[in-house]
Order: sequence, then structure tokens, then C-alpha cells
Amino acid sequence: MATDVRQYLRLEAPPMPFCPGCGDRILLRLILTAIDELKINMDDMLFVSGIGCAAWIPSPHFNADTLHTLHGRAIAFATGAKLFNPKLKVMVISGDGDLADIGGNHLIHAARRNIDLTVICANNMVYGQTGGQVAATAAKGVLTATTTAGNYYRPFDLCKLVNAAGATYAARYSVTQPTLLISSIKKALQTEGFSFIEVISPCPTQFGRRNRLDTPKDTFKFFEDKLITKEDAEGLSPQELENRIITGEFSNGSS
Ligand SMILES: Cc1ncc(C[n+]2csc(CCOP(=O)(O)OP(=O)(O)O)c2C)c(N)n1
Ligand SMILES: [Mg+2]
Repeated sequence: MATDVRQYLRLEAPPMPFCPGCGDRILLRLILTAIDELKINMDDMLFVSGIGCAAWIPSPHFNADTLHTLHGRAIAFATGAKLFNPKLKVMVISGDGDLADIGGNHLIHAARRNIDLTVICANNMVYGQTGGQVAATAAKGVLTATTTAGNYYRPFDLCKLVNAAGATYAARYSVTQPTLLISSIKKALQTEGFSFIEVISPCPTQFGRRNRLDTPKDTFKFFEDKLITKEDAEGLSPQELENRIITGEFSNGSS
């Protein structure tokens, strides 16, 4: 039976800010399901987020200690909390712009130091909360508020980035792969050292609308059509993989 995640929520908190069809609402449920399945006591956890739509996933909704910090600085706050109280299980949940653009240096150095944090990055390829500007994770060619003729640059491969820096665990899944994502979140939480999951979390409002994807379903399909497993991607040329999103685990000796 599906986990009733309401037991982990502050039901008296203001309504969640997610638009209809936002992937972040699914991600919220999957994170809490993973925690429930591991039977982790929420009192032993700290959730840290920066600024952006995804940063509202834990705060103020999770019934636990949450730190809603500055844009790009979630990992710095999380590192400080972990050093002060090493017994805490510290999970950072934030957006791609927050963690990989303005916060990019904190990300790579936390991975380099292999700090015992779990970082969940909700990737919608844009700065959702501030009007849909392009993020460094945006696929080539996509339309955003600041790339009205199509994004010219290739995206960051965040899993490769944190792996190269020294992370113990890195994975990429979409909210449309709930079973795989729950088990990946469980693995990340059980990893000692820096664990990182990039979650493809479609944004119908800022991304879908600009890319002429009429409904949330169309936005989800746009991303789903790009997904390819690590196994299926093996042997394909960089040209064949351009604009594909490779899912799977990329560390623990398998990268
Ligand atoms: C120092 C600073 N610069 C810029 C901003 C404005 N700002 C707030 S959220 C955000 C981007 C959020 O994008 P992302 O992390 O991808 O989150 P999303 O809304 O897409 O989930 C920006 C630029 C800010 N709050 N502080
Ligand atoms: Mg974003």
C-alpha cells in the first residue's frame, strides 16, 4: 500500500506553492516514502534548502528541522550543521539553479571533500520561481525566458561533475521513475560520504509553456522521451546521445 506521507507533513503550514502538474510535488512524496521505508526518525534529520520552487519541498512542509537558507548557499549551511552535529542525517533539497548555477562551487567542493550529506537536486532546466530563465542544466535548443531563440549551450552533466570531484554516490532519475527513484534515495541516505541525486522534475508553467507544450502531460512526455538508461546509452555516440537524459547510478564503482 502507498505510504501515507501526511504523517511527515506540517498540515497546518501554508498551502504548498507548487503549480498543477509540477514534478516537485511528486518528488516530495517520493523523498518521504524513502524515509518512511528506511524507518528513519525525522528527529534525527535536518533538511536544508536554498531559494527557488524546489526549495519549498522540505520547508516549511516537512515536520522536522528545516533550514530555508540563501540562494545558492544550502550546501554551505548543511556542511556547517553536519560539522556541528555529525550525528544528524542532513539532506539538502533544492533546485538546479540554486545548487548548480549560483551554488555550483559549494556543490563541487562538498563533493571533493566527500562531506556526509545527501543532496537532491530538482532539475527543471530553468529558474522556475523567478520567471523561467535558462539554467546551466538546460538541454541545447530549449526555449526559456532568456533563450528565446533556443539555448545555445550544452548542459552541465551534474552526475559526472560530482563524480569527478569525489562524490561517493551519484544518480539521475526522473519523477516518472518512482520505484527507481525511491530506491536511489534510500541508497543515498545509507551512503556514508557525499551522495547526490539529480531528479528530472518537469515544470509545466515556466518550461512547458515556453516550449509550446500545452498541458502538464505534454511537458512530462517531452522529458520522458529524452530519458535513456545508462545500459541503453552504452555504445551510442556523443551525437546520438545529444539531448538525451541518461538515467541510472554513476558511482560506487559503476561510473
Ligand atoms: C543572491 C540571489 N540572487 C538571485 C536571487 C533570485 N532567485 C531566487 S530563486 C532563483 C532561481 C531558482 O532556480 P532553481 O534553483 O532552479 O529553482 P526552481 O524555482 O526552478 O525550482 C533566483 C535567481 C536570489 N534570491 N538571491
Ligand atoms: Mg530549476
